[in-house]
Amino acid sequence: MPERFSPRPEDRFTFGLWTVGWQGRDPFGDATRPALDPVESVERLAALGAYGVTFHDDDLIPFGAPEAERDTIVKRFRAALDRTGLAVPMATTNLFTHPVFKDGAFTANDRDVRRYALRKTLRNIDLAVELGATTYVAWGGREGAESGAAKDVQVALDRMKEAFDLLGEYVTEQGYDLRFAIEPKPNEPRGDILLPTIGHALAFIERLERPELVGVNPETGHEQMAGLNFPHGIAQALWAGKLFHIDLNGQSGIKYDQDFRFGAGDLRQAFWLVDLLETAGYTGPRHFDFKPVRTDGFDGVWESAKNCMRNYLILKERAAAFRADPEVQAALTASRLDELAVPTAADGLTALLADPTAYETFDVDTVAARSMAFERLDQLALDHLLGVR
Ligand SMILES: [Mn+2]
Repeated sequence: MPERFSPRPEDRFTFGLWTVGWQGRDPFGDATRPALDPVESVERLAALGAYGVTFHDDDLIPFGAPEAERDTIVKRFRAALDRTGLAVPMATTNLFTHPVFKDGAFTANDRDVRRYALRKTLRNIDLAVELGATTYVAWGGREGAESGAAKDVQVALDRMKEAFDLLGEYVTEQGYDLRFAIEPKPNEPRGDILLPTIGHALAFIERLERPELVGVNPETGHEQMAGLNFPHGIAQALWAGKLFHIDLNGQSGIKYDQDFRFGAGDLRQAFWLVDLLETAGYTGPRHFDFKPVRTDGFDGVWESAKNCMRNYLILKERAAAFRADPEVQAALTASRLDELAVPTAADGLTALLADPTAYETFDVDTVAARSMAFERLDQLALDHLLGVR
């Protein structure tokens, strides 16, 4: 019998090769773990119950590897996927590690860099599609600036739009079943990054030639670095029909990008996030983008990968128990959640203007005195989250 919180492929948990493969190199210290063979990652993640893996081009094929070496690596990787049954639902491009991208990629001031970045991306898109990916993530970590005059933001956004329009044209011409997902982040590694939040990205997408091909890939910690409520951001992305993918991890407040395992950051936001994803009809992968702490060896790497999934499943059970609790349902009604779902003026503007109870005879003092009973509702959620109900 499987353990209570053991993941199964149908849970659709996926991991980036760069997550378990992170060697612990940070701005202040060298690697604390040796490099991990992508094939070993595939095998171990499959054994842990994951559904798939994702990769940046350079995670799989070392930057600058000759064509013959590239073919051998891809063949060996594909054999591991076939052997384990792991899927590749998403891939992405590394447009940040090599010094050539020091001022960005799609929005680098240097035009040669922008053209190279597009070619590097298009090349990996072909491989992504070959391996079955239907989502292509774009994290513009170096698209930004440290000083005011260094980047003309409006012109840079023109170049960003140009890049996504060209990418959209390419996948359309190739007939690829591939959509793009922009990953916002407010800062790090640049002082300030373009498209810093979910909201900025959603607004940008509407200006593109093919907005239907582009959505968002929000990361838990990235929104929380900006002090924002991640579940609220995800809800708006869902509302806009733009949650194409999601990066789950842990972050404690406004500080550097901590990339803890899922559940190890703001636990209350993690609870509401899982509640939302599981009730709102999100069917995409539950993708973990975290860094196993650099203090640990490979024991900690596999322990944290396993526990990203475990914590998600525990929170899924806790959220379901919350929703199924009759006292919670009564509390939701007491807090008028059912009333929020009723349109404000389904009878139209004329009827609203003609309704004296909406204004002329409206008793503001009586209505203002109604308690919303949110404290009771929130404690019920906390009791469920803490496992005491
Ligand atoms: Mn991160």
